[in-house]
Amino acid sequence: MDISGIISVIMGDIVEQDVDAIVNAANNSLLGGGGVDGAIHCAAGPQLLEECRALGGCPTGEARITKGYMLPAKWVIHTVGPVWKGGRFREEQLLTDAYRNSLTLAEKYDVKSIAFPGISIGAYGFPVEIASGLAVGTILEHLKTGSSLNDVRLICFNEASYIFYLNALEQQVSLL
Ligand code: AR6
Repeated sequence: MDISGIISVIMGDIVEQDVDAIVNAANNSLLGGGGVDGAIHCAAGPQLLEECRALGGCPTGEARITKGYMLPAKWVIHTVGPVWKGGRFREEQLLTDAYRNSLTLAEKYDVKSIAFPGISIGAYGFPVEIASGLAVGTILEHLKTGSSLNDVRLICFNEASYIFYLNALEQQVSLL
């Protein structure tokens, strides 16, 4: 299978994606917040928060799964990206872990299609020019290892971030 055809960059709202799983850029409490986290909780309904409460939080770089409730997606994979503190606090490693652990968890639940937001590039302040390259690189690495995913979407909420993720994808696909 041609890996480059599996991954796409789309401008849109992640809660509207008709995929098996969407990924939430959550915080360590998993009890909701603003940004994409707030949008996902709002669209999924209050049962999502109830299930999240029982999970007891999530360390940075790890991932947890819940049902999608009122979302089109069957599953929500909650991951916690790092807060950007200048780049000397393992931020790049932790962001890579967040993508990798989300993908691994997705495979475990037989997910074939998945949509990611730009983890950490909003409230957590991770520079999008670095985050976009890491996101694309980590997804491509995962797909190379014999994944059963056939549709991996990077959902961008504005044009500025869309251009960064698209450029990162084009650049890295040309090197495959
Ligand atoms: N669909 C797709 N992308 C979105 C949507 C949406 N509906 N809404 C926002 N984005 P952020 P972070 C984009 O701040 O940086 C929360 O309060 C947004 O434009 O949501 O990982 C959590 O609880 C940006 O490009 O996530 C944490 O406390 C990207 O999603 C904290 O924010 C990520 O922005 C996590 O911060």
